[in-house]
Formats: sequence, C-alpha cells, structure tokens
Amino acid sequence: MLAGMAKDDAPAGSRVDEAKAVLDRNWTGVSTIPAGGLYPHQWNWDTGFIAVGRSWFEQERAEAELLHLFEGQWADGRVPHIVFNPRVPADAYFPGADVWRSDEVAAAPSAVRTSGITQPPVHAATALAMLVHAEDRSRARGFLDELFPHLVAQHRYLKEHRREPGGLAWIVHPWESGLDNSPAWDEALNAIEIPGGALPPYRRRDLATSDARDRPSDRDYDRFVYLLTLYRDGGYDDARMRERSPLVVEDPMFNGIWARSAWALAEIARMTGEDGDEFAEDAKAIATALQERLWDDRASRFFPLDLVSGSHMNHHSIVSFLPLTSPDLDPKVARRAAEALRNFRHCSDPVCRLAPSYDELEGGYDRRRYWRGPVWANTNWLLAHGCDFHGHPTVARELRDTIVRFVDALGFREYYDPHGEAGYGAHDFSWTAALYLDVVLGREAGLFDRRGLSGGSS
Ligand code: 9WN
Repeated sequence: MLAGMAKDDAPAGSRVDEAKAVLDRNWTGVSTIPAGGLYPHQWNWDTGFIAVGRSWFEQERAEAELLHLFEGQWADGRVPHIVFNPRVPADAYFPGADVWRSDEVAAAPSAVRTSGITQPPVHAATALAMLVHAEDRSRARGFLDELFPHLVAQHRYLKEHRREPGGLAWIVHPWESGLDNSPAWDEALNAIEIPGGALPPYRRRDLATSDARDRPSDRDYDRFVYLLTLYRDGGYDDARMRERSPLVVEDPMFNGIWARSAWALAEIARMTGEDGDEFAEDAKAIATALQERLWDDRASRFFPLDLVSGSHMNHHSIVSFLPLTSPDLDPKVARRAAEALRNFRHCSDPVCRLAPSYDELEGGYDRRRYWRGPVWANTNWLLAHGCDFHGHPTVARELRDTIVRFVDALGFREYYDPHGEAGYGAHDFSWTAALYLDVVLGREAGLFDRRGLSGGSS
C-alpha cells in the first residue's frame, strides 16, 4: 500500500539516480526503448517524453533520439508510431515491420522500416523543454534549427491530411490516441463487424511478456489488427481511410496535444527567425474547435466525437481533460475542466490519487487493465503543465505529487493501481523514469507553478 513516502522512508524524489539508470539500460545506441521485452523498438510519443527527462542530464542523447524518430518521418510528414530496430528479431513484437510493410509505400522512408499510423504530436513542446534544460544552449539552438522543418512537416501532415472541416484532426486507430484500450473507444470498437476472411491469422506477442489481466482482450486485439490491415491495404491513404474506416474519431487529447504543439512551434519559429504566425493561428483555431465541437457544458469536460456514428462518446475517461494542455483554451472553460478533473477520481479511499485513466464509478472501469482505470505518469504530467499554464497550480502540484509518490513507493512501472496498491505492466518503463526526473529536477530548479509550458520557457 502506498504510504506516501519512499521505501525505507527515504525523502520524496530520492530515486533520481535510479531513473537515470533505467533510461541508460533502455538506450539502444540510437534511441530509448519504452521497456525491455514488451516494447523493443522506438515509439513516437514515448520518445517525446523520454527526451524531456533525458535532456536534464544527457543533452546529446536526448537530441539524437528525437532526430532518430524523425528519420522515420514519411514524405507526407507523418511521424509513425513505431520506428523498428532492424537488429531486433522480427517476432519480438507484434505487429512488427513485416505486418506494417512500410517498405511497400513510396512515401515511407527507405532507410528504416516503420508503422503507418501516428501518435499524439508531443515533440514540438519537447524541443522547447529541452532548450530550457540544456547545459549547452548554443548547441540546443542549433538542434532546434535542425528539428524545426521536421516539426513543421508533422504539423502540416495533420492539417492537410487529417483535419476535418470543423478544425480538428481525426484518428483512425485506438493506437493513434496513445490510450489504446481506453473505454472511451469501446462503442466505436465494439460496433466494428470484421468481414469474414478479413482478419489475417496472427499470434499476440504481448502476452508472452506480460500478464493477460493487464492487457487488452483478444476481441479488442482483433479489431486493432483489422484496422491496421484496412489502412495498410489502402496504401495508408488518409482520404480513403476517412471514407471507409469503421473508426474515425476526434479525440480531445490528441487535439489538445496538437494545439500545444502548434503553440510550441510558433515559439520555436520566433526563436529560429522564422515566421510563426501560421502556427500561432492554428493553435488558436484548434482550441476554438475543441470548444465548439467537443466541450460538454453540463459535464464540464470534453468528449470524443465519433465521426462514423456522428455522436459524442460520453465516457468518463482521462482524455476528457487533456485539452487543458492547449494554451489558447478559454480561461473559464479551463477553470471548469480543472475543477472537474479534481473530482474525477470518485474514490472514497484517501490514498486514491489524481488522475486515473478512467472514472472508478463508471462501467468499464478496471483498476489494473491497460488505460481502463490505472494511473499513468504521462497523462498526469501533461495535465500538470496544462493546469500550471491556466493558473491552477494546486491541481498541478497534486498531479506531480502523484507521479513522485507512486514511483518512490512502487518503482518505475508502466502504470499503477489508482489506490496505490500495486504497479502494473512493464518494469523499468522509460517514460515513467523520464517524467519522474523532469518533475523532481524541475522542482529543484524552481521551474513549475509559473505560467508557461515547459516551466516558463517563453
Ligand atoms: C501499441 C509504448 C506504447 C505506448 C502506448 C501504449 C502501448 C502499444 C502496445 O505502448 O501501445 O502502440 O503494444 O500496446 O498504449 O501509449 O506508446 O510504450
């Protein structure tokens, strides 16, 4: 049980050296894997979180791994959710490079094999945070110059290939949300009828390295694989997928992160002597569209919109609060969302922490299964930045405290029981280690509780 203090009553935040060691163990020479066994390649948004933490002590590696991710960027600008490591055996992860077959697509890079879907675009904000942490600032400015065109291409991909006329980007796979197995997607996923013969035979690999109670069900996995094959067999053509996919969703979290990314891009443009107006306007437009299309005034939160059925998906999942990451959100809306977030847990147990991935009182809640109830470090960390930015430092502090207390008591796990009774999923999970570092070292440096993403870089 979580007692609120580290093992052996060590002071809070005393596992910094262990966190660095986790990142070093997971370093492959070009990037950091999320965790040994379960995730042996480079993941998209994981890299964004990992580079923030790593940049506190290894600026060069943090830069290298972000650049390595962008080596996997396609000609259309998409940043794939996985860049495969060619040295890892083909059957070490499913679905691997042979399933995604990026090498058969003209727009995909030829030097590396990748998946074909994307993940939330956290990277522009990561690059800004890295500048704040950099020991060698002139090197960090050079790095921003190098990364900037890639970030612009990533932004324009979403704008030109994934944007609905109403102004928000849609996703076509739960893996694109980063919150794969969230009950938020249940309705859309359950409605999918897989035509006979459309599902290729496959064997799950995740269950060989993790407890089945932590992972998605076989039924959900069938749908994950079916959506992948549909996209792949259509040549990863977005217009076609928008028309034919049984799952097309405007996700508040993806779009909140996109808005934050556009805002960060405008900041970077100003620093690198480029014109940032396009991105600043886009950031505002995404925030406005979030409010117009996804905000539910009665529930004081944002709900995803299912573009296939035309209905909002009114489940009480953590995605509903992530638009707080958007700097241009109306302050009144931000205040109501921050208040609702604080009451989100609905948990009578006093050790129950902010902020679980799903509301405990809702059907579909499962305190140990993947995104269906457990607490994750990355969503808490993103929300903390959003709450700071919008002037809610107390909620931000509580969110950061949760990260520190869980790690101190339970180690660097992939996710945690919301009552603090156990850690679940992978051990030595990189983004947990990286974000713990960022919180502990950022606090020591006095970076938080100020208005400004990444602790006041602007
Ligand atoms: C599929 C690597 C990734 C994270 C996702 C998380 C999980 C993969 C999986 O692991 O997804 O992308 O195999 O379950 O849901 O957010 O990026 O850590």
